[in-house]
Amino acid sequence: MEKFRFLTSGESHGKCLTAIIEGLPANLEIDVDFINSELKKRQGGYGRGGRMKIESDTVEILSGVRFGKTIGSPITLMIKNKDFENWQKIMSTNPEDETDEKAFTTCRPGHADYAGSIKYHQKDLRNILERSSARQTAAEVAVGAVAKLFLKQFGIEWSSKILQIGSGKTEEEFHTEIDNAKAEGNSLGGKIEVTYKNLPIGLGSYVHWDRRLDGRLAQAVMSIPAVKTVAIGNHHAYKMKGSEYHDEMFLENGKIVHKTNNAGGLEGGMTNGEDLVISATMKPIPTMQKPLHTIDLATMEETEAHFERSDTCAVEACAVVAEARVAWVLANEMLLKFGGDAMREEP
Ligand code: EPS
Repeated sequence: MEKFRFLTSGESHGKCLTAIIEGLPANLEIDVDFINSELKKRQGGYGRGGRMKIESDTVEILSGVRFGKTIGSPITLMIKNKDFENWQKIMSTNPEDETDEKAFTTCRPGHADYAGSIKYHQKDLRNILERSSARQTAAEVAVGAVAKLFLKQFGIEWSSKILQIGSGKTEEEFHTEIDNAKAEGNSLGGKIEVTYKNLPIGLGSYVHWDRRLDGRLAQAVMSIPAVKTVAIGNHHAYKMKGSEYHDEMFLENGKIVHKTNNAGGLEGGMTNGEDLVISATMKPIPTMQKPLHTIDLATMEETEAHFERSDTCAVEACAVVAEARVAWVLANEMLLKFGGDAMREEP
């Protein structure tokens, strides 16, 4: 059951990334500067690679908005890939331009290359890399920014933070860990946390497994490239006693409050009025300057994996992407519970 729906398209070195969003009410103000500031955040963070020096991601709105407000029709967002200038022939859609420049057959362990080549019957792993690249998260962050503009109208707020990078737990340690990894041609993962505040009680439902908000959020965050675990609330729940874990209820000035929030704002698959807290761990990026042992799928010989310009660590970007994904899940839930055709419905 989806009201806020969208598709994205685009290859990492293709002309552009696009997204078509459907289901937002009319008369929502669309602040383009806000969308661009979210895109800028995604590009930032310590440990990002050379591509981020080429791109300065900005959105162009191609449909669904007139004079700064949605009009109820599908919204098309477009982000140009500046790097396309350097890839026009290699990424051409024209059969006459066919080339093996930038083709590769040595699959990177941990990436989509191997399984993707078998699934889609592709000899040139470039055809797998281009769409499996985390570049597509730029379009997702733009969609998330539009969802955030919608959520903002209801006083909903959000934030995210980095909990760990490698074995570092403070900003200074993050930088040292990343510098060390870079110096040895290595890569690093980490752990992030996203919080959403002021959510109404009762988003999601316990009545069917696929309406549980915990499950919907888990899928949205788990499918961020390189994310391997997702937790809601206190992730030490498995080793706590019921008396320690469950959030006891009290009355404060006649208002029901939980004094703890181990449940992370969700009970029975529904928001319970407390802050929604989701954490995720990201594995180290699989594109490695010091290549890993692998197979050349063309010769079937053991060799070293392909290296292509990459990031040493993208955990900060992951936090921005996770905020975006949670935003679009929550926007959908808000529309399911309260949605209409326009921001203010008249009888
Ligand atoms: C990314 C763009 C990519 C990579 C990175 C994320 O650009 P390029 O391949 O041209 O350097 O920097 O993607 C990966 C490393 C990956 O394995 O998916 C971006 O815009 O976030």
